[in-house]
Amino acid sequence: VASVSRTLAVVAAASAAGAPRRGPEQGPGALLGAGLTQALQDAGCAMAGTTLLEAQDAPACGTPMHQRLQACADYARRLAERIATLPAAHTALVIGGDHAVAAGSWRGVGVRQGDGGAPGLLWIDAHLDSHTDATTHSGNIHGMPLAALLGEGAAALTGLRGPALDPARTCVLGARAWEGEERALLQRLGVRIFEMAEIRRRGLDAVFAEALRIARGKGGGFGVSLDLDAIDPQQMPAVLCPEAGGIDAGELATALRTLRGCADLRALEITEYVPALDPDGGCARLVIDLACAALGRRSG
Ligand code: 5AB
Ligand code: MN
Ligand code: MN
Ligand code: MN
Repeated sequence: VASVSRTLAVVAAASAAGAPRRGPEQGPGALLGAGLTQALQDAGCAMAGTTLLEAQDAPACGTPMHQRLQACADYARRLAERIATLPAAHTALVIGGDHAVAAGSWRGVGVRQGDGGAPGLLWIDAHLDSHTDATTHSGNIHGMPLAALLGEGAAALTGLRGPALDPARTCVLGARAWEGEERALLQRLGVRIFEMAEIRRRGLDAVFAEALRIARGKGGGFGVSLDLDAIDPQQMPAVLCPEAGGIDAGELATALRTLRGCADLRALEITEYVPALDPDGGCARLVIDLACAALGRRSG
């Protein structure tokens, strides 16, 4: 399959508003500083420019949930508006930030598609991120964005402009840590979950290909939201919520390369990189390699 010629619009979503502590708001600056855009150019992407959304720190300890929800919703709204105005021909590369930014990204992608339909979505994560404000154990908003995108949970997040996801074209890949309520929600909605156990049994290539078929559906555009904690923490320790037994980084790069042939890939999102946990920059280089694997045309 020939690689698609892409023009990338990078959107830096430097928010930690949904996180339990600060750190991920530093991610976009560090990845850009480590040469993300140059590497993508070297890999054959045209660059349409980089938009930096204003940084947003983690909530102070003891901030009530409704205030944290509102802060995340305000940020997500600005992010969605920004993405919605990008030219339809461009592929968006959203760099988080904690994963709560996704509650805005994919609404914005849906508005930009302009055909009334939401994009299919492949959610690559150690977690299910499908709590609502009523079921969360931790109270952390970055554990809620997938539910919000599916139209479940607090109105602050579900009420953003743009279509909700179609559960039949949504799937989760790499899951290995969840609470019962979020799993029950996804099962009730019919979202396919590819757990680590299934990935180990069948191999990532086969599972990724099936997930891609679900997300692409019969056309209409799709996206990938990568929470870096999906990767094994021995290879990717610089994340907010490491969980042992994750996806091998090299195998993920190989799987992501299949996106190079997908003209219907509307956006890629990469979240939860914490540069303070990456003193030698090895994780930043890995993130850049993964972005190039997914979006490039040649090895950069
Ligand atoms: B992440 C947990 N389920 O709700 C919760 O990193 C973890 O965006 C959420 O995947 C992890 O706090 C959120 C325990
Ligand atoms: Mn996660
Ligand atoms: Mn936990
Ligand atoms: Mn996540």
